[in-house]
Amino acid sequence: MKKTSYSPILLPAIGLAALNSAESKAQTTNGQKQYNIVYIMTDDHTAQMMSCYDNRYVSTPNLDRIANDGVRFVNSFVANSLSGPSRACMLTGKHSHKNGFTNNEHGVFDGSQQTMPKLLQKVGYQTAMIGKYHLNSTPTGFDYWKILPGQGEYYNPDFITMDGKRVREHGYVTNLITDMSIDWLENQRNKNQPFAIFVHHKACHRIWMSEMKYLNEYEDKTFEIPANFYDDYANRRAAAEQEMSIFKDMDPIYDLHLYQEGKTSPLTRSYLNMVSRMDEADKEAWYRFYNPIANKFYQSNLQGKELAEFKFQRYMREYAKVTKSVDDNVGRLLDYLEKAGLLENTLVVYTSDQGFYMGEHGWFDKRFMYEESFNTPLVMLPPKGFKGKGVIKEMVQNIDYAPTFLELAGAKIPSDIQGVSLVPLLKGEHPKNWRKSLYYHFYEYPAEHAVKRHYGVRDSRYKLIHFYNDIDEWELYDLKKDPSEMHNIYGQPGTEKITKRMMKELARLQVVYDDPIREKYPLKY
Ligand code: SGN
Ligand code: CA
Repeated sequence: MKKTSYSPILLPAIGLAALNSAESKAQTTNGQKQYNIVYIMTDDHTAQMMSCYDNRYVSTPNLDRIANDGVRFVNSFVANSLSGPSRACMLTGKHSHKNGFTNNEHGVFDGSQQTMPKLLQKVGYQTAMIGKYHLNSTPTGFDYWKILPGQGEYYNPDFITMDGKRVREHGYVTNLITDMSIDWLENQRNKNQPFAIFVHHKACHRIWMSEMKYLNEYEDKTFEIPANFYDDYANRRAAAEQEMSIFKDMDPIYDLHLYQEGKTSPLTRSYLNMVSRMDEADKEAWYRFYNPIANKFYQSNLQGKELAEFKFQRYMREYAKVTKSVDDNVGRLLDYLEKAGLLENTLVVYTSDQGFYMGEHGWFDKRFMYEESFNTPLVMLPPKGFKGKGVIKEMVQNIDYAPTFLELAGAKIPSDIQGVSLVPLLKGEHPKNWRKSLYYHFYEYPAEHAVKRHYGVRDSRYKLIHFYNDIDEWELYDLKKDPSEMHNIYGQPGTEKITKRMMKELARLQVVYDDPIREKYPLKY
């Protein structure tokens, strides 16, 4: 359901004082070079929809440019597959139970806590945050910010400015966020200071509203249906009880824009409100494009498999169109950085707040610790002189970004940060003692899409998950034999040793990261 997004400004979080206080005064570092950071994060952009990861579906030449000239992480994961939590992990370098932001629905980020942008300010950086923030409190640690309220809108979106005002900007959100970012880089920052800019796109979040010029794009393409599109969820109760199925939960009007007078769904009003933001000419062009598709759809009265596959194709097309504007805009920002001579001394990061299902298991959305949504794309263009190039296989997580940026700034990495710096990997090193497993914990339940609470551990081959709260179910996967996680082998004869090993590792990580859940559900092995 569409939720009313509330303005962060109304919340009694933290005053603007912190932004201008002594915190932002530069401190001397040990003479280390300070690299700039350009961090680009889209919303819900998954690796299957980036051609440098997967060339079945779309072409993303500009994102591929980062991967080809720089590095591409192929084992990149989040700590909690949801927007607000991922953003909080990125800003703090800590798991959700430590930064306090566990879920979108009830989360309010405590901006008075230690964050990476604040630590960067202390060593002389100028910091900026532009686009989707989604932490339900006033941004702290940024010299400049301009954010979308809540999820934001695609067309003529409102932004919240530092003086607490809500301003409506004219245009398409992905272009606007890029324009504002380039404007800050070119005209607003103090060019004598190192900088870190966080460019947070609203795209590719639901509902996928294409830029006008791309309405016709991908319309002739038939997308390959994932092999497990018709998953029956045998032996996986949480997977069976979700509400994120393309067939049963995706709304043709809201998600696929197939509106026709007389047809309604609970989300029709939200859809019409979004379209109503468009300029008149755009609105006309929009309906001119979608009306014939909608008419044909309602006439044909598709059912069952035909309906499921029709919805899948439309979903893929809409998502792909939105992605195209993201790719263009990343190209535009890269071109600016190159022209401005900034690339040599800058780390450029492109990532998403989590992965997404493109029909795998029959789904859209994210949340589960299964590969598609536990994964997040991550490509980086290291500064000149860094030897990292090509594919990086080490397991990395979004709690690692904060220590990485701090190391590049010559700042001390506080001992309570739980992530590890990726700088050695960017330098082309492969430390022998790199982490061998990852911890995950998802909390947002009961909630939209009905994905049950769970935590788990993944190593290079196995994954053990515990779904808890209103159920008590364990799942174990052999990712080598079963990469699409269709066969839960937990409790099957022959898995005792592996289960014990993974359970022990899970218990170890819960202690290392100090997750209080371990007191509620003590692990037995
Ligand atoms: C909205 C979406 C959901 C989505 C959540 C979380 N519904 O509530 O489909 O899972 O955001 O997404 S919508 O009707 O408002 O589109 S997140 O990326 O922000 O975590
Ligand atoms: Ca997201």
